[in-house]
Amino acid sequence: MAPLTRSRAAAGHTATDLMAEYYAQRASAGLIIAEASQISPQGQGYQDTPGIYSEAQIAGWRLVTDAVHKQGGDIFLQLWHVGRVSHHALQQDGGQPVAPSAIQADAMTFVDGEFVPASAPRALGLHEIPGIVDDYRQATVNALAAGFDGVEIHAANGYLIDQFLRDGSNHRTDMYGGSIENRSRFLLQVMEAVIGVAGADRVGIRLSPVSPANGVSDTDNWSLFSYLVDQLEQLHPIYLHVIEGATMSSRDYDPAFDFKRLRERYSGTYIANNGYTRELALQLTESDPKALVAFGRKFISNPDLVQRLAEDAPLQSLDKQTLYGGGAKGYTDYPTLADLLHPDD
Ligand code: 8OZ
Repeated sequence: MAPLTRSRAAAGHTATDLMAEYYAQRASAGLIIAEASQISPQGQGYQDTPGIYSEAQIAGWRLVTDAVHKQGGDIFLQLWHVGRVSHHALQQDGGQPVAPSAIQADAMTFVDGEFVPASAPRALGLHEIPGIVDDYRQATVNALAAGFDGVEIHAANGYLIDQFLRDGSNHRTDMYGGSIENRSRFLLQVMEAVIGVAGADRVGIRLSPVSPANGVSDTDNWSLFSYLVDQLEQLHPIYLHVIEGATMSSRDYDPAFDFKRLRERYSGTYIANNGYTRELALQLTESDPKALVAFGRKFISNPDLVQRLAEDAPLQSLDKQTLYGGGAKGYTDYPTLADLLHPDD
């Protein structure tokens, strides 16, 4: 199950019993990657997303990991810093969001129940960067304390790490900007810090090489991501999770980019994502013994997605009105096949 922002955390950005129920309903996924969770207050970009930097947040997530483990599932937490994809109303003291460079994102954030444009960011000072790397390390310690089986570093979809990677959003002239090696430095430092406390077999990473999500762009995404994958081959996280195409959109966004060639540069597990049908998933996993497929939106409306795919049963459609915020409606009330057969149980 792919990570899915649902904006249902409680006060203090804590996970709830309702979230535990939602994830436990989906434990047959095998591996759940729980929704993106900010590593610090600065890393938040949308209302009511959960965090993983306080004791109360660790306790809240413990409800979720216990419930999923009880149902026999494994669960990783996706670690998130949104960078410039934030709003001053979400920042401490109403300050500016931070970014590699002071370039405003062409992106929306979610504040007071509606999507609003991201605020103008300020460029991070060189001296601030080690502190953010350390926030990722501490968030990993916290996630393990909360009972997660591992963490996924969110390096996709135009958030802070992706902002460092791309030449459209990173105009720095220090050791974190300019060359591909320099733009990759922040991500690789985060990976080293996180692997240092969790071990490589409890750390995954998510990338979106061609996605324009949240306004990122790059003049040479093949050179950037082939370099990165070669570096990751050395660090060897437990998996490489790749959004193929445009996030939540077309798989063919950038047909010149060869995802198969990228995958072949990594000798470990590859998790493919984005718009997979049953047929596409079977094709991939039958041809690549180290490939998995992550389903996102299909898992929202089909808690028993694995059974439905196994039986080639019909899938339920998604109610887009209840994606972000709210309670049980559109969250824990999607029926399973068993619910439909025995509605009175
Ligand atoms: C949709 C809405 C808010 C956040 C991502 C974490 O794109 C997200 C996200 C998606 O990775």
